[in-house]
Order: sequence, then C-alpha cells, then structure tokens
Amino acid sequence: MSIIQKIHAREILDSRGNPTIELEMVLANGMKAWSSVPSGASTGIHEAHELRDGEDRMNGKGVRKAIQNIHDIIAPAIIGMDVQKQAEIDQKMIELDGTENKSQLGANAILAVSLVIARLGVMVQGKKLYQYIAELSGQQAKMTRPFFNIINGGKHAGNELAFQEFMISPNLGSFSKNYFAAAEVYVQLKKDLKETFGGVATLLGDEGGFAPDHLNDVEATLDLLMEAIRKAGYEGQVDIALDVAASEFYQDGMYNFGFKSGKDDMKTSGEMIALYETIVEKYPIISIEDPFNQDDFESFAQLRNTMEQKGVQIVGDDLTVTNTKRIQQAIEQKSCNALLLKINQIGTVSEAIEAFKLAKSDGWKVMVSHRSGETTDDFIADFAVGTGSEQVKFGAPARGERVVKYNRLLAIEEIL
Ligand code: 2PG
Ligand code: MG
Repeated sequence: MSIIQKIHAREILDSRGNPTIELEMVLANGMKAWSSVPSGASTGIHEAHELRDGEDRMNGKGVRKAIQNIHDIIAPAIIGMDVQKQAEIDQKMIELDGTENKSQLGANAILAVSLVIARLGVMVQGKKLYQYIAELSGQQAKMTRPFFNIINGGKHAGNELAFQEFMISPNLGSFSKNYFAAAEVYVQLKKDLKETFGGVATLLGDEGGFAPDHLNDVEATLDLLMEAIRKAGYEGQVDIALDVAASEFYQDGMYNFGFKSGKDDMKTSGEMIALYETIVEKYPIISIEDPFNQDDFESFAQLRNTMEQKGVQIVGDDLTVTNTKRIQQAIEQKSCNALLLKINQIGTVSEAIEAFKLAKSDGWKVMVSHRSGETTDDFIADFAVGTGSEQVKFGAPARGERVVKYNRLLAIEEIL
C-alpha cells in the first residue's frame, strides 16, 4: 500500500525571508511526510534552474508557478505510483520537465517531490533515512566530519570581506566532540569580537557566522579564528577550510577584493595562487572551495597540483554544481579532488547520488552542503551519513535552520 495518493505543496519562507516550497505527501496506507527546499545566494550559473515567479510580489521571488507545476503536472503523473520507486519517479519528473536544466517545471518543484519520495520510501520499509540512502547509493553508512562556517563574507554578509566562508573543523575523533568544541570556539569568537571591536562586530551573516564590519583582510580574519581556537583551549586540534566563492567577485578576468566596498582591488589568478600559497603555509588550512571562477578548470587544476602534496583539498562547488557532466570535465582536467554536493543544484536525489558516485570513482572526497537560504528540513544530514560522505558543511553551530541538521547528526551518531 505504498501508493502515492495525495500531494499538497505550499509557499513558505526560508531563513532569509524568501519564499520557498514545502510539500506534504500522503500514501494510500495513510503514511505522510513533508519536505522543504533550500535556496542559494552565491548560485553557480550552471546550476539547475530555480523557478521564481518574477512578479512584483515578494521581490519576484514567489514560487507559486513552481507549486502550480507540482499540483497540475507532477502530481497527476505520479499519483498511483509506488513511492519506493525513487529512481523511476525521479526519471519521470526529468522527462516531464524535458529541459537540460529543469527550467520548465523548476528544479525547486522537482526537488520537493524527490525529497519526500525518499522520506516516505523509508517509512514504508520501517528503516532510518540514512539506511535507505545507503542502499540507494550502494554505500556503508558512516559518520561524517563537520565544517562550521563561523565568519561570513561574500554574498552572505553586508561587510567588506570578499571571501565567503571561514570554516573551522575540530578533529577530536567523534562528531559530538567536534560539534560542541566548535560551539565553544564560536562563543569565544563572539566574546573576542565584542571586546576588540564592539557589539556591532558580532552581527551575523546568512549562515549564522559573524560578519564583522571592519574586516576586509583574509589574514586578519584567519588570525581572529586562530586566537578564538587558542583561547577556547583547542590549539592544534582544529583545522580551517575556506569557501572563497570566487565567481562572485570575478570581473574582467580578475578578482575584485573591493567588490562590496566599491573601491576596486584587483588580483590576477597568479596573485590568487600566491595568496593561497601564503595562507596555507601560515594557517592549518585543509580545504579550499571555489578558489577561482566557475569556468576556470585550468586554474583549479594548477592549484590542485600544488596543494595536493600539502594535504589541502580543492573543492568544486560552482565549478561542478553536482552535475555529472561538469564533474566528468573536472576529473579529466584534474581540477578538484573534492566535491561539494548540494542536492538542489541538480534537483533529484537520484542524480545527486550519481554525482556522488562519479566523484568517488576518481577518489574524491565528498562534502555534503546546505544552502545559505535554508529551512528546518534535515534531510541532508541523513544523506551525508547514508552515502558515507566524509565531510559536511551546514553553517555555524548556531541558528535553528543550521543546528537542526547538526543535531540530527548527534542523534544518528548515538544509533551508529
Ligand atoms: C556555497 C553555499 C553554501 P549558497 O557557496 O557553498 O554555503 O552558498 O547557498 O549561497 O550558494
Ligand atoms: Mg560554495
């Protein structure tokens, strides 16, 4: 009786106050589940299409058309199908859409359905979601290592910092130890910022990290992190990761560090590489995401080549957009050795698993990621454990839409 009987979607708000989709599905046996869909701000141009209404209402960001597509086109096609047929249902939606980037129905519409199908598929089988994902992906479920974004810049903050994310990753042997240590560093950093720069420096960016208004220098920001780590008592036990999100400040073949202040400060790719070399020597950096523009496979490869020996991973996000074609190109050009995996970049659970597998086939690490605009849906926590992905980033160890995912990992760790 795992037959889909009813689908109802509604417009809700995400963590930035923008509309997004929440969806409820009911089976013939009375089982029910819900899903909701996140949304990025530093969105890669090659991502699947997020359908927005584009009218005056809600700054053009309404999702009523996407919801109408769910009710009028997707629902009639999949009502009556067995919810356990994830791959078939995902494929059906891809065909109904018929475009390369899901622009007809909207990747947001398709994703809401794909996520809830997985949730109900597992309920029917009486399993945990991560177990179900492990079966779908042919992997062994295992705990993952968290990366916490505690200083926000780029498109996620009103400050002048060009780099988007400064993440800490404690390495204390278990998820729960890493989680609580990160929270201690986070609170210490807040104290330090307040004492040194005043309360305004503790205002937050979109992912719950601090967004100090006076900072625009990469090394000064890293120094603040190192100081908070030391004072919190974790010196030598916390690694650092960066998401440069370089496409956001790529202008005319150069990188404009002054893109938010209006005072141009341009660097070439060569100067970017020199900057990365310097900070990797000085700080315990183990991961750099999107160090160059989203089509610059060559510079990525150049950096990967030098960083690999130093134990620093190069992560593709806007470059690879959880898309097997882009990942294939990155494999051929040796552009990355880690994949940032965002299910909504591609639009279905099945395709996200394909992307995962392809990255793995070349020995990459996988980091499962939230979006800067989030909901309280914690699906990606189970997805990370079920695929056995080595790493996750869900933002700061603070704010409801971020901690709901980390808290889910705490519960999974108890079971595992
Ligand atoms: C990123 C993400 C998530 P956004 O660039 O990695 O941190 O940001 O969702 O805005 O694309
Ligand atoms: Mg990114």
